[in-house]
Amino acid sequence: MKNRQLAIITGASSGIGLACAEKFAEGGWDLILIARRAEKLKLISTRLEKSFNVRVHAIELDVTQRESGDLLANYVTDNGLQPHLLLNNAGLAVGIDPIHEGRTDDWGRMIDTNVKGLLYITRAIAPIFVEQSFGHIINIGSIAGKEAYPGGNVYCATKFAVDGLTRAIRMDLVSHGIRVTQVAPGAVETEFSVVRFKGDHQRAEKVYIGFQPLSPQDVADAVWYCANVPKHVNINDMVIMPTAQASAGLIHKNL
Ligand code: NDP
Ligand code: 8X3
Repeated sequence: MKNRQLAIITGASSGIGLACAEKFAEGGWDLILIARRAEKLKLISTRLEKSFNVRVHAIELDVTQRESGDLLANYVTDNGLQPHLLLNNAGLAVGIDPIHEGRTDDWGRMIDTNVKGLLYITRAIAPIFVEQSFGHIINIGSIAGKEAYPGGNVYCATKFAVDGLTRAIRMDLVSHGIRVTQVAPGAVETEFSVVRFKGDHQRAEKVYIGFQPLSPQDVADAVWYCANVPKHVNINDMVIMPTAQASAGLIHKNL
């Protein structure tokens, strides 16, 4: 039997990561799912294994912890797994304060998760891809990594970092036949705004009123496309927006 393809997805317990897990499982891929909420991850894994007859490994990891990369790499090698895809999706915004009122703890969480977390996981898996001479890294960036917007300051900086890292990592790995892609969405309705507004659901819901945001499934479709083009094709960068959103800071709302 031909080996099934295997995707590692960080931030798979909700939103875009969860939708990608569902999409790839439906497409017959085995999965390694990563997030901090172990119970949620376990339920998702069991459901996907039953529904799609694929193998799903659930690993509780906090990507902000430097050792998370080693734990993941050891899990992969100890189990003789050969990953085809790393989807660096785990990420968050915390707060939307102007710079002079910003909280350094919020800044730290964003930098540690969106930049350092992506680096730790990539540093762990890229050598495995190099050894295999195949692999694909897809980073979830954002329109906030293409354009700044008021109050976006540090979140934007982290996503600009993802944009820059995606380009640089592609150069570092091109001679090994490894593909490197960024998918950069505009507004997607997920737990993102609840996290950004620190559990204030009412404030979070207002973000998506008056227009149709992207669904996590819309983004999963884009990621699926990038992962399944022929092997000689690399999608470098895909910006995907709601039709009602013309730029990071301009959403046309019917209110
Ligand atoms: P969600 O809040 O719904 O999902 C975020 C995921 O990241 C969760 O599974 C969460 O799991 C995981 N995560 C967060 N911190 C960590 C951590 N330290 N270690 C491991 N996992 C972590 O938001 P989205 O699905 O919207 O966000 C996914 C990505 O998409 C992010 O990188 C975000 O910046 C990006 N994005 C989102 C947009 C939007 O409008 N929603 C637009 C553009 C980009 P857990 O809490 O269980 O650890
Ligand atoms: C999330 C989209 O515009 O809220 O990356 O920053 S935005």
